[in-house]
Amino acid sequence: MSILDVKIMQDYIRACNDGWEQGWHERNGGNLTYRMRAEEVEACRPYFNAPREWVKMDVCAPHLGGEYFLTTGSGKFFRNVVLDPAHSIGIVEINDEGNAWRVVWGLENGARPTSEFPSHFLNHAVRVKATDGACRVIYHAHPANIIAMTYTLPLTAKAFSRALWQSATECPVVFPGGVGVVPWMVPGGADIALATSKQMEEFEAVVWAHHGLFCSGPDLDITFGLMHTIEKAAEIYNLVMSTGGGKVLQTITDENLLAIAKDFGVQLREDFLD
Ligand code: 2HA
Ligand code: ZN
Repeated sequence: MSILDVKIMQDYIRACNDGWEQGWHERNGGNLTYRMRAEEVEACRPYFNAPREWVKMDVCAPHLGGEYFLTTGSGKFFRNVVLDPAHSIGIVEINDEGNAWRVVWGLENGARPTSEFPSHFLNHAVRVKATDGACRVIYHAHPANIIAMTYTLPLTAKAFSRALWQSATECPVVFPGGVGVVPWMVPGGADIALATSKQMEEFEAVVWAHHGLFCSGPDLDITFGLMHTIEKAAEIYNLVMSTGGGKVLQTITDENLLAIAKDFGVQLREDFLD
Protein backbone atom coordinates (compact mmCIF):
# COMPACT_ATOMS: atom_id res chain seq x y z
CA MET A 1 0.00 0.00 0.00
CA SER A 2 1.00 3.58 -0.58
CA ILE A 3 -0.87 6.85 -0.25
CA LEU A 4 -1.45 6.64 -4.00
CA ASP A 5 -3.74 3.65 -3.40
CA VAL A 6 -6.14 5.76 -1.34
CA LYS A 7 -9.23 6.47 -3.43
CA ILE A 8 -9.34 10.22 -2.98
CA MET A 9 -5.70 10.46 -4.14
CA GLN A 10 -6.55 8.48 -7.26
CA ASP A 11 -9.65 10.57 -7.95
CA TYR A 12 -7.75 13.83 -7.46
CA ILE A 13 -4.87 12.76 -9.72
CA ARG A 14 -7.36 11.64 -12.37
CA ALA A 15 -9.12 15.03 -12.24
CA CYS A 16 -5.77 16.79 -12.76
CA ASN A 17 -4.98 14.59 -15.74
CA ASP A 18 -8.45 15.02 -17.22
CA GLY A 19 -7.94 18.80 -17.10
CA TRP A 20 -4.57 18.44 -18.81
CA GLU A 21 -6.15 16.28 -21.53
CA GLN A 22 -8.83 18.93 -22.09
CA GLY A 23 -6.09 21.45 -22.92
CA TRP A 24 -6.94 23.68 -19.96
CA HIS A 25 -3.50 23.58 -18.31
CA GLU A 26 -0.69 24.80 -20.55
CA ARG A 27 2.66 24.87 -18.73
CA ASN A 28 1.90 25.49 -15.02
CA GLY A 29 -1.53 26.99 -15.69
CA GLY A 30 -4.41 26.28 -13.34
CA ASN A 31 -4.73 24.82 -9.86
CA LEU A 32 -7.00 22.46 -7.92
CA THR A 33 -7.72 22.24 -4.21
CA TYR A 34 -9.87 19.70 -2.36
CA ARG A 35 -10.98 19.96 1.28
CA MET A 36 -10.56 16.43 2.58
CA ARG A 37 -13.18 14.51 4.54
CA ALA A 38 -12.12 13.36 8.03
CA GLU A 39 -12.07 9.71 6.93
CA GLU A 40 -9.91 10.58 3.90
CA VAL A 41 -7.42 12.36 6.15
CA GLU A 42 -7.28 9.25 8.37
CA ALA A 43 -6.75 6.96 5.34
CA CYS A 44 -3.80 9.15 4.25
CA ARG A 45 -2.33 9.93 7.68
CA PRO A 46 -0.16 6.77 7.93
CA TYR A 47 1.75 8.05 4.89
CA PHE A 48 2.21 11.65 6.10
CA ASN A 49 5.79 12.94 6.48
CA ALA A 50 7.01 14.94 9.45
CA PRO A 51 5.14 18.25 9.03
CA ARG A 52 7.11 21.19 7.65
CA GLU A 53 7.09 24.68 9.18
CA TRP A 54 3.91 26.77 9.31
CA VAL A 55 3.61 29.40 6.57
CA LYS A 56 1.43 32.42 7.32
CA MET A 57 -1.13 33.64 4.74
CA ASP A 58 -2.42 37.18 4.12
CA VAL A 59 -5.94 35.82 4.36
CA CYS A 60 -7.77 34.23 7.30
CA ALA A 61 -10.78 31.94 7.75
CA PRO A 62 -11.15 30.63 11.31
CA HIS A 63 -13.91 28.16 10.32
CA LEU A 64 -11.37 26.34 8.10
CA GLY A 65 -8.95 25.89 11.03
CA GLY A 66 -7.74 22.29 11.30
CA GLU A 67 -8.87 21.33 7.79
CA TYR A 68 -6.62 19.41 5.36
CA PHE A 69 -6.44 20.32 1.66
CA LEU A 70 -5.12 18.46 -1.33
CA THR A 71 -3.47 21.07 -3.55
CA THR A 72 -1.49 21.35 -6.74
CA GLY A 73 1.98 22.85 -6.33
CA SER A 74 3.14 26.34 -7.23
CA GLY A 75 4.92 26.26 -10.60
CA LYS A 76 4.00 22.60 -11.10
CA PHE A 77 2.55 21.29 -14.35
CA PHE A 78 -0.81 19.42 -14.44
CA ARG A 79 0.77 17.36 -17.20
CA ASN A 80 3.18 15.84 -14.68
CA VAL A 81 0.75 15.08 -11.84
CA VAL A 82 -0.05 11.55 -12.98
CA LEU A 83 3.67 10.78 -13.59
CA ASP A 84 5.09 12.32 -10.43
CA PRO A 85 2.44 13.09 -7.83
CA ALA A 86 4.80 13.50 -4.87
CA HIS A 87 6.56 16.47 -6.51
CA SER A 88 3.49 17.95 -8.24
CA ILE A 89 0.78 17.91 -5.56
CA GLY A 90 0.59 17.78 -1.79
CA ILE A 91 -1.53 17.78 1.33
CA VAL A 92 -1.47 20.83 3.60
CA GLU A 93 -2.88 21.21 7.09
CA ILE A 94 -4.42 24.54 8.16
CA ASN A 95 -3.64 25.87 11.66
CA ASP A 96 -6.36 26.40 14.27
CA GLU A 97 -6.58 30.16 13.63
CA GLY A 98 -7.15 29.53 9.90
CA ASN A 99 -4.33 31.76 8.71
CA ALA A 100 -1.37 29.44 8.01
CA TRP A 101 -0.63 26.14 6.24
CA ARG A 102 2.04 23.46 6.53
CA VAL A 103 2.86 20.60 4.18
CA VAL A 104 2.26 17.12 5.60
CA TRP A 105 2.65 15.09 2.40
CA GLY A 106 4.02 15.62 -1.11
CA LEU A 107 5.27 18.93 -2.60
CA GLU A 108 8.70 17.34 -2.28
CA ASN A 109 11.95 19.30 -2.55
CA GLY A 110 10.46 22.30 -0.78
CA ALA A 111 7.64 23.00 -3.24
CA ARG A 112 4.73 25.15 -2.05
CA PRO A 113 0.97 25.04 -2.63
CA THR A 114 -0.37 26.80 -5.74
CA SER A 115 0.35 30.53 -6.07
CA GLU A 116 -3.43 30.94 -6.04
CA PHE A 117 -3.78 29.24 -2.64
CA PRO A 118 -5.06 32.49 -1.02
CA SER A 119 -7.84 32.67 -3.65
CA HIS A 120 -8.66 28.99 -3.21
CA PHE A 121 -8.66 29.29 0.57
CA LEU A 122 -10.99 32.32 0.65
CA ASN A 123 -13.25 30.72 -1.96
CA HIS A 124 -13.48 27.57 0.16
CA ALA A 125 -14.27 29.75 3.17
CA VAL A 126 -17.14 31.48 1.35
CA ARG A 127 -18.53 28.41 -0.44
CA VAL A 128 -18.47 26.26 2.73
CA LYS A 129 -20.75 28.87 4.31
CA ALA A 130 -22.90 29.31 1.18
CA THR A 131 -23.49 25.55 0.85
CA ASP A 132 -23.87 24.52 4.51
CA GLY A 133 -20.52 22.74 4.42
CA ALA A 134 -21.14 20.82 1.17
CA CYS A 135 -18.49 22.57 -0.96
CA ARG A 136 -15.14 20.73 -1.06
CA VAL A 137 -13.55 21.65 -4.39
CA ILE A 138 -12.17 24.85 -5.91
CA TYR A 139 -10.83 24.43 -9.44
CA HIS A 140 -9.08 27.07 -11.53
CA ALA A 141 -8.30 26.43 -15.22
CA HIS A 142 -7.45 28.33 -18.40
CA PRO A 143 -10.02 27.07 -20.95
CA ALA A 144 -9.57 29.02 -24.19
CA ASN A 145 -13.18 29.71 -25.09
CA ILE A 146 -14.37 31.26 -21.84
CA ILE A 147 -11.23 33.43 -21.89
CA ALA A 148 -11.98 34.49 -25.48
CA MET A 149 -15.49 35.56 -24.46
CA THR A 150 -13.99 38.10 -22.04
CA TYR A 151 -12.78 40.12 -25.06
CA THR A 152 -16.16 40.42 -26.77
CA LEU A 153 -18.81 40.59 -24.01
CA PRO A 154 -19.39 43.19 -21.28
CA LEU A 155 -17.70 41.96 -18.07
CA THR A 156 -20.94 41.51 -16.13
CA ALA A 157 -22.47 38.46 -14.51
CA LYS A 158 -25.71 39.06 -16.42
CA ALA A 159 -24.06 39.23 -19.86
CA PHE A 160 -22.00 36.07 -19.27
CA SER A 161 -24.71 34.05 -17.54
CA ARG A 162 -27.29 34.79 -20.24
CA ALA A 163 -24.90 34.20 -23.17
CA LEU A 164 -23.83 30.85 -21.68
CA TRP A 165 -27.38 29.76 -20.82
CA GLN A 166 -28.44 30.52 -24.41
CA SER A 167 -25.52 28.54 -25.86
CA ALA A 168 -26.61 25.07 -24.71
CA THR A 169 -29.93 23.88 -23.32
CA GLU A 170 -28.41 22.05 -20.34
CA CYS A 171 -26.67 25.21 -19.05
CA PRO A 172 -29.61 26.73 -17.14
CA VAL A 173 -30.04 23.33 -15.45
CA VAL A 174 -26.34 22.90 -14.57
CA PHE A 175 -25.74 26.47 -13.33
CA PRO A 176 -29.13 28.14 -12.81
CA GLY A 177 -27.46 30.68 -10.50
CA GLY A 178 -25.30 31.95 -13.36
CA VAL A 179 -21.62 32.88 -13.25
CA GLY A 180 -19.83 35.85 -11.70
CA VAL A 181 -17.14 37.93 -13.38
CA VAL A 182 -14.00 39.55 -11.97
CA PRO A 183 -12.39 42.25 -14.15
CA TRP A 184 -8.74 41.91 -15.10
CA MET A 185 -6.53 41.95 -12.00
CA VAL A 186 -2.99 40.86 -11.14
CA PRO A 187 -3.24 37.14 -10.22
CA GLY A 188 -1.78 35.43 -7.19
CA GLY A 189 -2.44 37.94 -4.41
CA ALA A 190 -4.92 38.85 -1.70
CA ASP A 191 -6.76 41.50 -3.81
CA ILE A 192 -7.91 39.11 -6.53
CA ALA A 193 -8.62 36.51 -3.83
CA LEU A 194 -10.96 38.94 -2.06
CA ALA A 195 -12.65 40.05 -5.31
CA THR A 196 -13.23 36.42 -6.34
CA SER A 197 -14.51 35.28 -2.97
CA LYS A 198 -16.95 38.21 -2.96
CA GLN A 199 -18.39 36.87 -6.24
CA MET A 200 -18.41 33.34 -4.81
CA GLU A 201 -20.86 34.48 -2.14
CA GLU A 202 -23.42 34.56 -4.98
CA PHE A 203 -22.00 32.32 -7.71
CA GLU A 204 -20.54 28.81 -7.85
CA ALA A 205 -18.36 29.79 -10.82
CA VAL A 206 -16.43 33.01 -11.47
CA VAL A 207 -14.80 34.15 -14.71
CA TRP A 208 -11.43 35.90 -14.47
CA ALA A 209 -11.26 38.33 -17.41
CA HIS A 210 -8.52 37.50 -19.92
CA HIS A 211 -7.29 34.72 -17.60
CA GLY A 212 -9.61 31.79 -16.88
CA LEU A 213 -12.37 30.36 -14.74
CA PHE A 214 -12.87 29.35 -11.10
CA CYS A 215 -15.42 26.63 -10.31
CA SER A 216 -16.58 25.28 -6.96
CA GLY A 217 -18.55 22.20 -6.03
CA PRO A 218 -19.22 19.37 -3.57
CA ASP A 219 -17.00 16.80 -5.30
CA LEU A 220 -14.47 16.43 -8.10
CA ASP A 221 -16.94 15.07 -10.68
CA ILE A 222 -19.47 17.87 -10.26
CA THR A 223 -16.84 20.62 -10.18
CA PHE A 224 -14.99 19.24 -13.21
CA GLY A 225 -18.35 18.85 -14.94
CA LEU A 226 -19.22 22.49 -14.24
CA MET A 227 -15.92 23.66 -15.77
CA HIS A 228 -16.53 21.37 -18.75
CA THR A 229 -20.13 22.53 -19.27
CA ILE A 230 -19.26 26.23 -19.08
CA GLU A 231 -16.30 25.86 -21.44
CA LYS A 232 -18.36 23.86 -23.95
CA ALA A 233 -21.08 26.53 -23.91
CA ALA A 234 -18.38 29.17 -24.42
CA GLU A 235 -17.06 27.21 -27.40
CA ILE A 236 -20.53 27.13 -28.93
CA TYR A 237 -20.97 30.85 -28.26
CA ASN A 238 -17.69 31.63 -30.03
CA LEU A 239 -18.49 29.30 -32.93
CA VAL A 240 -21.84 31.02 -33.42
CA MET A 241 -20.27 34.48 -33.26
CA SER A 242 -17.48 33.60 -35.68
CA THR A 243 -19.41 31.48 -38.18
CA GLY A 244 -22.42 33.79 -38.13
CA GLY A 245 -20.41 37.00 -38.13
CA GLY A 246 -22.29 38.10 -35.02
CA LYS A 247 -25.69 37.50 -36.62
CA VAL A 248 -28.03 35.16 -34.73
CA LEU A 249 -31.23 34.04 -36.45
CA GLN A 250 -32.67 32.17 -33.46
CA THR A 251 -31.66 31.32 -29.93
CA ILE A 252 -32.97 29.92 -26.65
CA THR A 253 -35.35 32.69 -25.59
CA ASP A 254 -35.94 33.97 -22.05
CA GLU A 255 -39.29 32.20 -22.20
CA ASN A 256 -37.52 28.96 -23.13
CA LEU A 257 -35.10 29.40 -20.23
CA LEU A 258 -37.99 29.84 -17.80
CA ALA A 259 -39.70 26.74 -19.22
CA ILE A 260 -36.53 24.67 -18.66
CA ALA A 261 -36.18 25.97 -15.10
CA LYS A 262 -39.81 25.10 -14.36
CA ASP A 263 -39.63 21.57 -15.79
CA PHE A 264 -36.29 20.76 -14.15
CA GLY A 265 -37.23 22.38 -10.86
CA VAL A 266 -34.25 24.74 -10.67
CA GLN A 267 -34.22 28.35 -9.46
CA LEU A 268 -32.98 30.43 -12.38
CA ARG A 269 -31.61 33.91 -11.60
CA GLU A 270 -34.46 35.72 -13.24
CA ASP A 271 -32.91 39.17 -12.89
CA PHE A 272 -30.46 38.00 -15.59
CA LEU A 273 -33.29 37.72 -18.12
CA ASP A 274 -34.39 40.71 -20.21
O1 2HA B 1 -0.78 28.51 -11.46
O2 2HA B 1 -3.00 29.63 -13.17
O3 2HA B 1 -3.40 31.92 -11.96
C1 2HA B 1 -0.79 29.36 -12.52
C2 2HA B 1 -2.07 30.08 -12.59
C3 2HA B 1 -2.13 31.36 -11.90
ZN1 ZN C 1 -4.48 31.03 -13.78
